[in-house]
Amino acid sequence: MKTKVQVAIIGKPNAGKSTFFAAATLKDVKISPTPFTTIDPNIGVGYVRIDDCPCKSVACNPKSYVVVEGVCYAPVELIDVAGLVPGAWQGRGLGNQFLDHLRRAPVLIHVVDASGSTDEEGRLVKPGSHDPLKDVEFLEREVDMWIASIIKRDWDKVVRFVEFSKRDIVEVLLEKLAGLGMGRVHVEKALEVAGLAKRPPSKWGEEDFYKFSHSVRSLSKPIVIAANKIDLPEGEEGYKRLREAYPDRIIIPTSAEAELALRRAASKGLIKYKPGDDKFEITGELTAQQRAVLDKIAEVMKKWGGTGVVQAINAAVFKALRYVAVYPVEDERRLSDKNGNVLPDILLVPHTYTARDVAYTIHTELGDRFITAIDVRSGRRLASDEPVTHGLVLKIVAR
Ligand SMILES: Nc1nc2c(ncn2[C@@H]2O[C@H](COP(=O)(O)OP(=O)(O)O)[C@@H](O)[C@H]2O)c(=O)[nH]1
Ligand SMILES: [Mg+2]
Repeated sequence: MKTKVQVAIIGKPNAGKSTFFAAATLKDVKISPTPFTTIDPNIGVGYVRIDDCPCKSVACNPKSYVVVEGVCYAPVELIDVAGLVPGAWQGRGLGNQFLDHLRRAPVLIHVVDASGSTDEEGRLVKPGSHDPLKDVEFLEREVDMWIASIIKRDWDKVVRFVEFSKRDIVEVLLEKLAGLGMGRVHVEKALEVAGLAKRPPSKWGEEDFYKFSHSVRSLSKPIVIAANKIDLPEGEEGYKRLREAYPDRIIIPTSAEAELALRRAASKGLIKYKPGDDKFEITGELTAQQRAVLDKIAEVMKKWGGTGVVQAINAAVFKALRYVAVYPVEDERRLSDKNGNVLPDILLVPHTYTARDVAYTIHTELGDRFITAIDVRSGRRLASDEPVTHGLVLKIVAR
């Protein structure tokens, strides 16, 4: 099976990226059975939470996901990209090395210190004294400038190709952006949005490279904002400012620190907590100090509907990327694989995928031998160009 969806966590130093990553990937006994192991210190397995899973109504035997009291958690790969500082695209700090990390992920979560208690390079300052809007601007500009610098490399060659060899500019740009996960539709649309569809490459100026890069990145690599440190009063202020400044963006209030504390407490048996819930239950003996910390966390969760960590990952996968969860089975009566495992797998795929694309995701050979697919719960055959839908249990019929 192809690799998991990758989600990169980005942001300036001290915004809370590693805390977010540690919380989201923490292997507590309940959420992490053996098959999921750490891949790399900075790459780990996190989860999206699926509440409306078909597992609710049948006893399932998950192989590649986890079920906790009727709630499913499907794995995604999280990448903790080390902190970006202004000028990273020019190689400042450990710049390009980190930007290269971003290549792999189709969606990014930008952890912003909404409380404004760190300056643009992550140094501690008085809470509320740094404007989180600046962090959003600077970081996205870093990413866009980096893409612009890739496009600008050997631009005279592009000019020659397009103007003298009459090659399609879309093709040439696609080649340049290869490995960044950008498709033809993204490049075509970005040229249009940037007003460059008809401008010859020899006439592109600085601003054009930037505009194109910005458009192609926004289209192909959406960024979810995690307004972190929401547990601090200044964090709430910052979150409100972000919401006002970016009414159309996906912004999730988060307290990564609270989530980490909850998962640690849960793994010690002190509390019962399903990641993504808006509350927890105390099950162990607590010291006065532990109780005070948990009481404070409970308040934050009540106010915001949870800690926001799982919500941010869900928003990245289901809202920003618009992926859907589908459940391939081989035996349509038992909803199982050929060994009798009921609903063994959850696949997270783009909402534009057809059943044949799903077959290719499972195995190239299955895609090649694909004949048709059946929506198991209705018994209906899917049309060949029909996109799959969230929650679909499907049987692929192959030669
Ligand atoms: N109050 C508060 N502090 C947080 C939160 N998340 C992280 N921090 C603190 O912010 C500091 C930097 O966190 P870290 O995860 O190392 O940031 P990174 O440099 O972005 O990886 C640490 O002292 C964390 O404890 C949060 O949600 N609330
Ligand atoms: Mg870190």
